[in-house]
Amino acid sequence: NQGFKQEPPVLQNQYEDDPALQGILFHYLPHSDFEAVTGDLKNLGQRAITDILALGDNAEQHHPTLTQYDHWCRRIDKLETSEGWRALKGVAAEEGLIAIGYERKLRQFSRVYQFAKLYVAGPSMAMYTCPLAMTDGAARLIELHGTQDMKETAFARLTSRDPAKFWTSGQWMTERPGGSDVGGTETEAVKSSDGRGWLLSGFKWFSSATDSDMTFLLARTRDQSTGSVKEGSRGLSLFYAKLRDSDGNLNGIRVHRLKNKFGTKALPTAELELDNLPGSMVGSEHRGVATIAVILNITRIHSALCTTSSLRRSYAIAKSYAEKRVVFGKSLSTQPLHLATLADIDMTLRGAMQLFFFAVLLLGESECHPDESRRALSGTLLRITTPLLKMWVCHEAMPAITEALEACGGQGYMEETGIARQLRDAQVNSIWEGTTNVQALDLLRIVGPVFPVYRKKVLELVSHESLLKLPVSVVKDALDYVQKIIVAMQSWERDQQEAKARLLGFALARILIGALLI
Ligand code: MFK
Ligand code: FAD
Repeated sequence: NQGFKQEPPVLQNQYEDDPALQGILFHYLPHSDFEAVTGDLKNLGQRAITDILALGDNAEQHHPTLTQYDHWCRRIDKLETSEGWRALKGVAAEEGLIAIGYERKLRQFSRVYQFAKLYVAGPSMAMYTCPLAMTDGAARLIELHGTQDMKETAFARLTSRDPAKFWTSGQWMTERPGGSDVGGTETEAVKSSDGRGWLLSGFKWFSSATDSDMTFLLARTRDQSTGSVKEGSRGLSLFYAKLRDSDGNLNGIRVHRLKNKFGTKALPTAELELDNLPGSMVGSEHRGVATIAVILNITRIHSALCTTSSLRRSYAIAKSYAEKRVVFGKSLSTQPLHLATLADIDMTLRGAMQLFFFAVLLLGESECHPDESRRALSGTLLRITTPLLKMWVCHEAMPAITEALEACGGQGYMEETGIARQLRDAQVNSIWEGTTNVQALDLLRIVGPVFPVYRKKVLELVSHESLLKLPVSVVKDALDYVQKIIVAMQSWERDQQEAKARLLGFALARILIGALLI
């Protein structure tokens, strides 16, 4: 076995090696907060390439399994996940990956800190970030709409730093008739006569966090007196349920099968039959979709986080490879065309990071900025930024991950190099939590009233023209142009509006990214 052996790419500390991330945190966090969190981020940056990465690798190598019957033909539906996967739950708790967002020690900047940690560690966690995203959304939903009991039990666990207490949550919306359009939901909720609350029966077609402790789900109720149901999504209510009873047995749930997926292999995504699962209604009857939107608007930010951080990890690998690889007599990292290729990847990454952290800043401000009017303004801006973020990052940044894979040549295509996994996993982000088209249609819901606020903010962002001598008038021209389109669109037929919604969303996202980069 003589001959040339290529030095493999090496990952460095995932915080220290990321000046773009440090720059954004320096920009958004007050100096004392920046200083206060640096040590923790450095520590996590190291864990992301050592023990956490090892747990993620273990989870990637040992996929979940389902045993439906024991050898006495008793239905057991035993779901087994890897040691690495289970340990990642403890890591998430200890690192405060949810807790930080709710302890709010950094006030309105707590979300920036929390998401920076997820950004650093996420790509090493074999998609444990998926249950964490839903856990985050569930915590916020309980904070806003939960009962006192839910706050004392579930919320306390979802936001705990103690691995023994920490819970994760699922989110069951999708059924066989539809995931984008949940109006066909077949699951029914019936009020029990024996004091067990609501009993839920139906079929949930995708459940990703099947090993979670609790879930939120949509179901249809019947009018008590007439027995009739209200059709469509406005007949749906939201329910909270615990997956297991006090003995650890599934609570009226049968696991039909585990999904055979393109990526997210460590994640136990299953099809579930519900047969009298006990649950409690959250929010008002028939307001299920509007109430669960609290979760959606958080998990959509997490989806963009996942794609952005997967891109960052892929880029880090490709950059290291370029430094170690010699082609045509010189380092790949000095070949002009390759440098230009890497620069293109970096540009997409910088754009995605800017948009993502801007949304995260708005999230924190909307939740707990001390000034009420600022909370409201950030909430309004967030409402438009979230679909733009989800649709642009999860869709438009994907080719950059493919490019990073190609930048490592044939070895890029090999599992061990580490990019293939990122590419597979990131691919799902444009589908779950609402596809790109669903985000574009969501934009149509709000763009009319919110565009003036968006326009003002974007112009404000580029008002430091003199600092950089950049052609800010270009941003203003683009905004004026889009404004004309939006005004014109209001007189179009609905079909025409929908057909152009995606173009509108991508255009608005690009303008915002441009302004943020400036
Ligand atoms: C690493 C990251 C991991 C992330 C976790 C991944 C795990 C995977 C989990 C999943 O994929 S869970 C399933 C996610 N499913 C979706 O995202 C559903 C996609 N479909 C939509 O988003 C539809 O737009 C939706 C079902 C929400 C609504 O469709 P409809 O039936 O046409 O509802 P409608 O009548 O337009 O809206 C009902 C109410 O909700 C309205 O309020 P009002 O009744 O007060 O008028 C809407 O304004 C409100 N609403 C809808 N979307 C909203 C919203 N409010 C705030 N924010 C939104 N985004
Ligand atoms: P459809 O709604 O049939 O969409 C098909 C295509 O039609 C899409 O491209 C969509 O953009 C487009 N489309 C739909 N409506 C319109 C329209 N009006 N105009 C234009 N285009 C439109 N769901 C859960 O509830 N919980 C989970 O834990 C969960 N985990 C998942 C895990 C994985 C790995 C995956 C892949 C999915 C998961 N999902 C989960 C389901 C996911 O949320 C849905 O697949 C998604 O919302 C799309 O729904 P659908 O599959 O029914 O596709």
